Amino acid sequence: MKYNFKNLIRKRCTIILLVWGITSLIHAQNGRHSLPLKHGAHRIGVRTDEQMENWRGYGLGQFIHWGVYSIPGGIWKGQEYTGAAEWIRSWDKMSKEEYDQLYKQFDPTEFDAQAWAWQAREMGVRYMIFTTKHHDGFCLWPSRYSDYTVAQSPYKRDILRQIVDAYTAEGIDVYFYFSIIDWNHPGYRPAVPETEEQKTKYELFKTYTRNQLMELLNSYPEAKGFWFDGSWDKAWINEAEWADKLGKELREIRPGLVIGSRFRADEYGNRRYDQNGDMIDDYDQAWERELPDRLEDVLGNDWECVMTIPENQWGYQANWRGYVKTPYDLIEMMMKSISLNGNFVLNFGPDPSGKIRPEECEIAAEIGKWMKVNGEAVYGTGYSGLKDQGWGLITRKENYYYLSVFNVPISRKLHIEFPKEAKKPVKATFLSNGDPLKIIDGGQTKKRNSLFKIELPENRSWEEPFVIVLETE
Ligand code: JFZ
Repeated sequence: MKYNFKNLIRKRCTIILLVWGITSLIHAQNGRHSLPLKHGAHRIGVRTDEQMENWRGYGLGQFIHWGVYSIPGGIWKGQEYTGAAEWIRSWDKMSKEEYDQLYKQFDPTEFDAQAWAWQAREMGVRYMIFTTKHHDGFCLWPSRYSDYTVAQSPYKRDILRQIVDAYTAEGIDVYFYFSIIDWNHPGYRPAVPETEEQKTKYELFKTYTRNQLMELLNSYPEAKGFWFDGSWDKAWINEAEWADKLGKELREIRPGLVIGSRFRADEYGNRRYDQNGDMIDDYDQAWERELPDRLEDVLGNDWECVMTIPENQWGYQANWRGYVKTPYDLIEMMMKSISLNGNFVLNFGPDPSGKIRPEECEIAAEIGKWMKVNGEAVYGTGYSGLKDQGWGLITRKENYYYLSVFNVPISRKLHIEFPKEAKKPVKATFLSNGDPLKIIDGGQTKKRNSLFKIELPENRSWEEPFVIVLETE
């Protein structure tokens, strides 16, 4: 081929561009480029204040979805809605007008906040999240900014006040679920407002949202934080600056306030993670009915898993179908969450009379029974630094490792691997009764990690998951 200067320059340029492209890509994947953001994350890394330390140690939480959607309970005029029961208003087989009249029947005469709080305490719950207002816009507190609240229902009384009082009295911290989506407010819209009229109305909706949040913080000073939802609309995403300012105001009213990552977007429209890859606000709310596999998946952030007992029902669904999780399924999910530095929050959907259904009561009681014996493996513990093992999950606090066993090996020997720099185990006992177990030295791996085998006693049947405490030097 003939010598061609132009071609050579072109080739050089392509190579330079390629190298530049690849480096910036690697850079971006590290989550660290220097893009200055006005409304991105305002902090890098986790919060280290007392409130957040407290949040981190909760281990187990309770979610409650309750509202007028509990009245149809997923069934309308004999037909069953297959989606999540709290979404029934969006179903074309139910008219919005009819749904919006349901509050006139909301009269939970059996509601007993103390009974709920007592049950939650027995279950071992350390925090709870309550739906103050779901997408339908119905407020479970007598908001002075709305006439679609519990005050206009036949029940009349403030439900939120009773919840806050009862749970606080049991030593359980209360958090407020609050939906940005509000199907009842005339100014609410999913799409970015375009006409002047739309803009004016949306401004009214924004003011309304702000007023309600202020009202909630001022009227219920016990509340520790917000669990925001329904923030995925384009109209809301477009309000990055305004929402950021609002978040700051809320934090000023309540120093230490905990806000999840599902509140606001950055100025590029990124939700949860800003343009630089940093998590917005205090903890990751992405783990909804889903668990991370490995520690790397949570990117060093605080996080919580919210879980339903059936597949996808948050509000009361009269007719649970499909697979319903067992208490041991849920305990395993909880231990998995804690072993990856997260909290686990289990959802309950009380019925329209105000009662928690028997299936949920039974699960709460079973989990509570287990927690009474094994709670030490849950509260204030976290990632162990040890390799995952098929027999179960490992959590750790200081020099105690908690081995939660869900699958007993036929060999009766629980394999564990300690990194070579870690302190070695000297004592193994059952958490339930302190009975000792034999630790067998399993030698070293090629990489000089130390192997151990904890031998389970013979002739025992294992009917439920159990915990072994390993103490190190
Ligand atoms: C939302 C609500 O729509 C639902 O009714 C319930 O309250 C739940 C806790 O939150 O549902 C979502 C929200 C986000 C995701 C999935 C379901 N998500 O990010 O995958």
